[in-house]
Amino acid sequence: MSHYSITTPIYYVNAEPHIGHTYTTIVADTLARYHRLAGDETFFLTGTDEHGDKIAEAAAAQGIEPRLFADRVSGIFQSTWETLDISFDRFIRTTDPEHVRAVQHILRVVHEKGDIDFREYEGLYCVGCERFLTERDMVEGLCRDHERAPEKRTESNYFFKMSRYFGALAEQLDAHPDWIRPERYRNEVVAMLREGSGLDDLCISRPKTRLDWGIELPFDADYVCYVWFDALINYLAGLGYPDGPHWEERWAGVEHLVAKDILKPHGVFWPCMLMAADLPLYRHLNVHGYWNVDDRKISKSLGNMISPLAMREQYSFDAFRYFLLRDMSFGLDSSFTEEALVTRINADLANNLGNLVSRTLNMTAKFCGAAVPAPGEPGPLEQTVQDAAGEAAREVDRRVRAMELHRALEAIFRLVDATNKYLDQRAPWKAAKQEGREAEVATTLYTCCQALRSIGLLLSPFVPEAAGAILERIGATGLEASARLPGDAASWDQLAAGTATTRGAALFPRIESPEADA
Ligand code: ME8
Repeated sequence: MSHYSITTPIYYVNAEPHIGHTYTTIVADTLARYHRLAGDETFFLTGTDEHGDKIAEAAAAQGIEPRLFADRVSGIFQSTWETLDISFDRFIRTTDPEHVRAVQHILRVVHEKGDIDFREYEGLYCVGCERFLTERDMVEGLCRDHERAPEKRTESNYFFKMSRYFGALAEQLDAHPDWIRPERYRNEVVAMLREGSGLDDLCISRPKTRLDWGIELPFDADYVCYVWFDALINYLAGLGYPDGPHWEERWAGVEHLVAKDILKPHGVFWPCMLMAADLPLYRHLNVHGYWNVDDRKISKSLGNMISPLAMREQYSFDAFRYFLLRDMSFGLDSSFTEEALVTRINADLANNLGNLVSRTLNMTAKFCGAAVPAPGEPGPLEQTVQDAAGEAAREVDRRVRAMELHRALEAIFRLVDATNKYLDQRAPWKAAKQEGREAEVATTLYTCCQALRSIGLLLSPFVPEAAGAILERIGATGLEASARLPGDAASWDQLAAGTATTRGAALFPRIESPEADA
């Protein structure tokens, strides 16, 4: 049995879940659901990143302890994903004792190996920010945020000798061109290594005098581990490292999923850390672009965060899911507008898919006594629908594995189109009025029910609730729990004649007056 593990970034607890986190989490959920259906031993990991000064500051601003603050926001992430039926297997928090243990374990291993050393350095420190500034933090010699001159300070810290591994990393990128995908992001990492891009050894500690909200270094109790060296290790800890029963198999099949904002830590720091700890590298790093809202970057101050729970309330979560998965070409940026969302729901879900479902089931009720009819011999037209289902199943499999979920959905909708076209050609509503054409009507509606079976199965990782409803209406309730993809979505003659069908309400009601126009 092959193992498939999928991870999302662990989200910072200084913001509540918005469209960006939701997109990554939905992509991971779709992949996890697909791989479960493909028979892989699947593990889906998500969680929250809770240490560091950003969180300590956010907690201080609310006058509460960082731990309490983290508990609250982490709880919001977890309960949001639960409400949205996200099928994660483990929700990891960087404050979990297992995570702390895993981080300390790796720190020990890498320290003993001689890849961590203690250095004094001098830098420009901003008292307002309580940290050392980089070139980018300054405008004309002043701190960008505090508009005051930073002071020269020296501090001693621990450094991970990351640059030792840059050569091996460059070789890995050369030898496995799709290890970081899509290719544009692999090229970015190659360029970072080639040009240096500020890449050097990595400072991995903070003195407790300056920050104590973190994991204590196992070899120096005056220091805590600093953010990335802590956060990245969640991917191992969440799978059970270092002594859980399955972590090695799970790790061997691990796929990371992130947006381009954190390409450097995942494309450079993390593989170097893994090499230093003598651990195998991840299978792929999958990188997507940004959702912008009304053409602007998402930010708290603009108030354009788009809450997934509000979207669910207004449009159904499946409709929102479908839009996000269908409208973003994986790897590129995309713009969210409520108008585009409504157009997509109406065109694809209400009209195209919704009509196929309601026409098929209404006519099955009317002409075939609300039961799957017994079909006659299929003709060439029936064969085109069956071929389209086989084609869709194969293409969905290929596209999902290549991280092209929008293309996978296009392939499913080609099958929806082909079935709608077939139904129009056969026009059973006319045939049913003519003597002697009962068998043809039965074959037509059987073919449509059979196509809906394929469509329901193929859609189930993408829009699980709606797909479940489609299967239920053709009398195949719960089929998605036991089916195997892609094969079962291509197999024909699977519906037993006589099985009761139901009409049900509109799967995706048409949206008449979008909020955006209000
Ligand atoms: O970076 N478009 O956490 P974070 C698409 N804790 N995706 C977006 C997005 C947008 N506009 N905004 C956020 C961190 N995301 C670290 C990660 S991992 C070891 C530590 C998603 O809360 C996207 O997945 O800032 C992005 O990479 C992530 O949220 C950043 O989440």
